[in-house]
Formats: sequence, C-alpha cells, structure tokens
Amino acid sequence: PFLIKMINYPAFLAGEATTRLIDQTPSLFELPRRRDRASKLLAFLGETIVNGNPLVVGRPVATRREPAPVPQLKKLAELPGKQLPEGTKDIFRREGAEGLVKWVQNQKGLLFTDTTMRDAHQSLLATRVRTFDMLQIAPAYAQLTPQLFSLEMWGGATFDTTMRFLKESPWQRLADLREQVPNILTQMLLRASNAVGYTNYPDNVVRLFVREAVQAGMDVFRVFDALNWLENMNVAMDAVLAEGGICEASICYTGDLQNPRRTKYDIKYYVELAKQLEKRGAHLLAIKDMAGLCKPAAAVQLIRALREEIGIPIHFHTHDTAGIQAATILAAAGEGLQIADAALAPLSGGTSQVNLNTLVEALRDTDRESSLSTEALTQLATYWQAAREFYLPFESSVLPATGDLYEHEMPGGQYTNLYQQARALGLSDRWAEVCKAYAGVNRLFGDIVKVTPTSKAVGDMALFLVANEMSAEDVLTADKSLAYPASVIDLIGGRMGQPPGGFPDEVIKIILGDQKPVLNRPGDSMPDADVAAARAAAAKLTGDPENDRAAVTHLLYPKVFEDFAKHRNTYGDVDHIPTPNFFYGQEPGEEIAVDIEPGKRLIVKFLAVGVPHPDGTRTVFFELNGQPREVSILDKS
Ligand code: 3PY
Ligand code: ZN
Repeated sequence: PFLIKMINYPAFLAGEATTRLIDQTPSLFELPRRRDRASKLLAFLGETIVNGNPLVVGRPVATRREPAPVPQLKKLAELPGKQLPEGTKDIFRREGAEGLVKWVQNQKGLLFTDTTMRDAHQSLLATRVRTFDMLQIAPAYAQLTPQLFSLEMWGGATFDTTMRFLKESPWQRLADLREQVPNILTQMLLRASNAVGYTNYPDNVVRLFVREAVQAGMDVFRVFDALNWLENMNVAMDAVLAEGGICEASICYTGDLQNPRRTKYDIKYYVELAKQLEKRGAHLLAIKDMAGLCKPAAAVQLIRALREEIGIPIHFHTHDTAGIQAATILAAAGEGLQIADAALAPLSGGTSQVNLNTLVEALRDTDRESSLSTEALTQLATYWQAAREFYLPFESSVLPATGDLYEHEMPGGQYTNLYQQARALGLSDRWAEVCKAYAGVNRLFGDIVKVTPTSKAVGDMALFLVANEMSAEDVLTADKSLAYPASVIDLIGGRMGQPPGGFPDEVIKIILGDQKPVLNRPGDSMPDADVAAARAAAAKLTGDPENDRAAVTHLLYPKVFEDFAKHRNTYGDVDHIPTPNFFYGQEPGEEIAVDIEPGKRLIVKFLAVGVPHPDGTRTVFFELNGQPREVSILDKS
C-alpha cells in the first residue's frame, strides 16, 4: 500500500520523489502506520527469535509455555441481576468519597487491598509482571472478589518499568484494568512531589499527572513523602482532592515504638502527623510500614492511639520481610484497623506483603471476618502460581531477614534490589557489612525515614562506603574531595525535602562542601514545566496527536519515554503478545494468537529462520493468518 500511494502522488509522478518529499508530506505515513501493525509484530517476534529479548538474555530460562489457568467465569447474563456484583467502586461512584468512607467505617470485617499487581511483584519480581498477565485474570477479580477494598495495580516503580523494560504503556495498563474490573477501586502509590519518579518535580507536573491518572481510571491515591515532610505532600494531596480522587495520605513508619532507646519517632510524632493529614482533607490514613518494622505490640499501641485521635479509616501496609507481619496485621485488626494490604499467596511473603489467602482464614469466624470467599481466593492464587513461572528470570535468591532488619530498616522493595547491586559490585559476600553500613549511614544522616527515593540515597552511600573500605563514622573525618553518589548529594542538599530536625550540620558541610542546601520546599523554587513544549516533543516522538498524557510522561521520564516511543514505532504495541513469546519468541511450528485490538486477532505461526545472508541478516519465515510472510532480521550474534 505504501508504494501505491507513492506512485499516485503528483510530485512522484513528476519525478521529484526524494526523501525530502516524505519529510514534507506527513500524510504519506498514515497508511503505512496502519498497515504496519502486523509487520511490526512480526518484526518484534523475528528479532526475539533471532537475537533474544535483551530483558532475559543471560538470565535463568522460564520453561513454562502454556497459559496460566484462569477460573471458569459466568457470562454477564447468567449473573444475578445480569450484572457484576457490587463493589467498592460502585459505592464510590454512587456516594462519592465521603459516602465510601462512611461505608468503610460501617464494615464489621477487616477489608483488604490486594497488592499482587503492584507492590508484590515490585518486591519479588523486579516489577516485571506484564499487563498481559494481569488482564487474563482481571475479569475473575471483578466476578469473584468484589469484596476487596481495592486493587493496588499502579504507581510506585511500575510506571517507569512498564516503559523501560516491558515496552508497554503504563496508561494503557490502567485503562485496560479499569475496563476489566469496573466494580473494584483501583489504587496506586504516589510519591507526593516525586510523583512516580525518584526526584522532586515542578508542581504543575505533579498536578497534571494526578489529573491524567484520575481520568485514566485511578481511584485511590496513596500519597507519601519519603521523609514524612507534610509540606511536600500538599500539592499531591490537593491535586487528588481537586480531581475527585480518593486521597489516602500516609505516615511512613520507621524506628521502633517499643524500643526506649529509639525516641525520635514516637507515638506523639505519628499521631501529630496523622492529625495534620486528616486536617488537610485526607479521606483515609495509610500507615506505610515499607520495611516491615512494625511489631505486633507496636501496632496495638499505634492503632489504638490513632483510633482515639483521628476519625478517618486506617489502612495498614507492611512487608513480610521479617516473616511475622501477619501477627502485626491480626493485632491491628484487634484494635479496629479497617483495611489491610496483602498479596495473593503465590506472590506473598518475604519482602512482599502478607499472604491474603491465609490471613482471610485466620480471621474466619472471628468478629473481624472478611466476606472474601476461600474458594475465590484459591482460584486467583492458582492463576498467579502458574503466572509467576513466566517470570523465573527475575526471581532473586531468597534473602531471609535476621534481627538486623530492625537495625538497618531496609524497605522490602529495596532489600533484594540492593543485594543485586552489591553482587554486581562483587560485594555479595560482604552483604552483612552492607547492611551494617546502611544502618550506619542512617545514623549519620540523623535517623531518617528510608523509602523511595531517600532509601536509594542511603543504599548508594552504604555501597559507596563498603566499596571504599570506609565506615559511616569515617565520613566525618574523610578527605573533602571524595565524590559522593549523586543521590546522596541530592538528599543532603535538601532536594528530597527535610527530615524532622533537618540533616546534621556537619554532614551537610562534608557532603556538600561549598554548595548551599535547599531548605524550603523544592517545588517552591522550581519553575513550572513547559507543558506545551512537552506536548509537542512527545507528539513528535510518537507520531500521535498532541496530548497531556504523553506530555506528562515525557516530563517525568524524558529518556525512558523517548526510547519507549522508538520501540513502539518500530515494533508496535507488544503488550498483546503472550509472556513466553514476548521473552523467548516462538518455537518452530508454534502458532500463537495475538489480539492487537478487540475483535482483531492475528494468528502467527513461526516456520523457520534462514541461513545468514552476506549482509548479516537472516530471513524469518512466518505464516500470518495462513498467508506466508517473511521478515529480515540482522543477526547480532
Ligand atoms: C515505592 O515508592 O515504589 C515503594 O514501594 C515504596 O515503599
Ligand atoms: Zn510497600
């Protein structure tokens, strides 16, 4: 079709067809863009067959090829009232955030958020779970577990990793899941002024991001600041409230309420934060125990105090790194906690959340019994058990916690990640030292909240110290010319905000030298980002019409967005490809169905790869919907 259009073009007929013609005539591309969807898919599969997917090259190989089993579901017409059972989203739609909050308050049983599609795989599988595998099971959630408070399925590290590694659009994930699960609230993790990134963004970027997220289908925004700095949470919280989202403001839990030697973060501190957040309009309060440090007795103390002092429902989030956080959740439930986070059994435990399936049973026949069904949760777990097999390349070695966890306080999401980083630096045998250094850096920095992005700075510094054979104390007397990691300079320079009491003066002097730290809210001194320019830049990269969604994505992650757009221009939307084929291509003779859009299915059979041509390319032979097709792929081996 491309050639035909060229030939009919008047300038071509006049013999003036040059590359300039194509540059100046964008309409020439419209037809090929459409035509190309199948060719792009074949190019991706051919590339993966010949050269492998760089995501998994050199990693352990997943052998599972057959689809993960999805539960048998009823057709809509067979359901009572011919509709999906009512869920929290229906209540929110009907009664607004206030009505929903009232409904939560009136529930006798403990409510649950399932984190399987966000924090669980972020913590266990390097955030690599693809939209494809979420969409296979999404309708089952809608039909079988409408009693869930919410599905955490967006935000945190998922936003950039979907583009960076999986080459798919985070927005499409949100929209698709929203469509498949119209009756349960969606939930995301929003790093306040850091949005879904690792550094503070201008206020207008945060606002635009929240607006787009609400429009794409996000309901509950868990907003946290990585230093519990309230001032840095206002813009994000206000944006959520203004856009009609549900604002779940967090206090990050650190330290140890039971330890008389750790007094910086005491009950008074947490209660004061919570009161402030309630006053600022939060609909819900999250206790974000990102490192799984909150012991059962501490939870009793904390929930009891908060329930006395604030009126909004409390949502408890923890990581099971220590292996005992189920006890904490049960203790909190005994104190009237309203909502807890948990993950389906196959993606629970360790640095992930506590096991949802067994937690629900632990509460069975108590006055906090959940209305979730055992059988329904088993069916979802059966699916995830199989689906996890696709992600074998991203499994990390089990790293059981010891009592040191309460010393270093590493967040669940960072724990295995930092270990991998240490291993890459040849420091895996010195892991205990890295943990010690991490604790030392925390003390040196004045005992701070450690969660993305402050945890990254502390982790970078710990690795830096071990690699340089230094202790945290040595920093105070170290050579002034030492080049500290950029994240550490950012943190101590105030660009991630201020901890209670500020950073120690002597540390500021040593790390920053002559540079002056930012002491006010970083967003105050950042000019608004140029959204119109970003719209244009993004449109140029994608070839799509200008839009705010692409603009804000470009503003948050310019390089990642650019690379993703290039990938998409070359290979199209790869998120419809089944995961084994996305990672490993096809076996000769293997036939797969790829639904490139609703009702448009391509049947792709891979036949063979030819011998290399003199130019280093190979021909890959396919059948596309029964017709022979070939693609030429440069063999990079
Ligand atoms: C994130 O910011 O991604 C987290 O999960 C922090 O706990
Ligand atoms: Zn978490």
